[in-house]
Amino acid sequence: MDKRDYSYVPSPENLRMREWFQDARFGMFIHWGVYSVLGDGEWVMHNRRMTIEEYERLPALFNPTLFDPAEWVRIAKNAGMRYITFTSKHHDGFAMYDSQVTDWDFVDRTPYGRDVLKMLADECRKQDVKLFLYYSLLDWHHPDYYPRGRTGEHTGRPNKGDFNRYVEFMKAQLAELCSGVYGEIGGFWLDGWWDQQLKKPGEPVTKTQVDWHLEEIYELIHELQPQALIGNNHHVAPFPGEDFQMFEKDLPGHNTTGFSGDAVVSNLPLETCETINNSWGYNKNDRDFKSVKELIHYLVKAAGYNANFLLNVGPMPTGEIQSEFVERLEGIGRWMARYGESIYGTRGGPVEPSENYVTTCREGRIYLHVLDWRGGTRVTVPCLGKKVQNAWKMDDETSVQISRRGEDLVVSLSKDRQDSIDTIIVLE
Ligand code: FHN
Repeated sequence: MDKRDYSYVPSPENLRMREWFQDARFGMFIHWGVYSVLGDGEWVMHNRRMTIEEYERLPALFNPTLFDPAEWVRIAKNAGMRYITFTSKHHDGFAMYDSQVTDWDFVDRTPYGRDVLKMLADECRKQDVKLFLYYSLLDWHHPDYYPRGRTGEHTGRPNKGDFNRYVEFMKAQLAELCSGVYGEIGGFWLDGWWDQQLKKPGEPVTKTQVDWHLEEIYELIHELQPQALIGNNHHVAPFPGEDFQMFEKDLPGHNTTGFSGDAVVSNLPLETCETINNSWGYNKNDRDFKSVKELIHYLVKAAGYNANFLLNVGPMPTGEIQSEFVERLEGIGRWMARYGESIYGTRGGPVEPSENYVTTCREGRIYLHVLDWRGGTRVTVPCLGKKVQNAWKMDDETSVQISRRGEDLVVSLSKDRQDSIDTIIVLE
């Protein structure tokens, strides 16, 4: 069912949050759930064809005695992140908070027994970091998630179910998350819509085999938490009622990950998310860590595309964030402390980012980020020739030589003045 045609007017609180969100530019994604116990990513139930019965043994082993929400928020803040997006429920259906509408939740099933989401929410409030919540529409555990989608076929859910009852269940959980127990929610990051996508030749990419009742879900969230931004990771163009558009492991408009659809870049606030290694949930064997430089380049490029960067950590079952992540986040934090002015509060610059440079802008200033001088001492930026009078290096404020070639701007800088990560030149 195509749901693009009902009207939606965002509230003033919502519009203010959109501005805040775009100014914030950098957030921490946290994938933490009962799957962490197996250390094999958040899709382990599907990948290992685990039945519900087998999977239900995991919560008894999930006792994160080293969970320290103050430390998590401190790590995020020190990295320069201004919000945290936490998995309140992933595809395994396990609620990472004290849900009253099911006992398939952290408080009822784990020996730890405390509401970790509440603990995190309180700490976010204390340290002035906004909390966003990931919520999976797709559910591998709930009996009423029927007809089944394209994933989780081996979990042993019954061959019948009442999808509308499942929608009511989701709405009840979302109402709990919006009830105020977890404070003001910055936004909701919905996922799993694609599980029911028909993807049949000739059918619109927006067609699903179930009615997700998205408009009711969106109205419920907006009524209870008017400022909360709704994003839905459906990989197609935004539906009415959505407040931001996300791109998974992709810069806006790139579509390199092959998620089919019509994910055109909308004029909503944008966000792109990425992992530090190749896993969202804790994966003990994944040692393929990106470098600090690669992660900073991704952040800068996202900003150049006018998008936020949501960088993921998958904490361990102990409650700790592994040192490889912490070290990289510290590295990014040191860079942000120095150069954050060229990221926070900026919007994508006047020139489309390229592999070797990116522009961001704020209040009449353009920040030219040269990420790669390609062994030379010059960068040519199209169309800025006539507009720029002055140029200086952001770190030491020394002036930079500029010239014009036709409409284009040529920036020259000797090799000894170039930065190995990102040479930021302020253009006025
Ligand atoms: O299936 C999920 C996946 O586990 C993870 O949560 C990512 C995050 O962007 N989103 C889904 C895939 O689209």
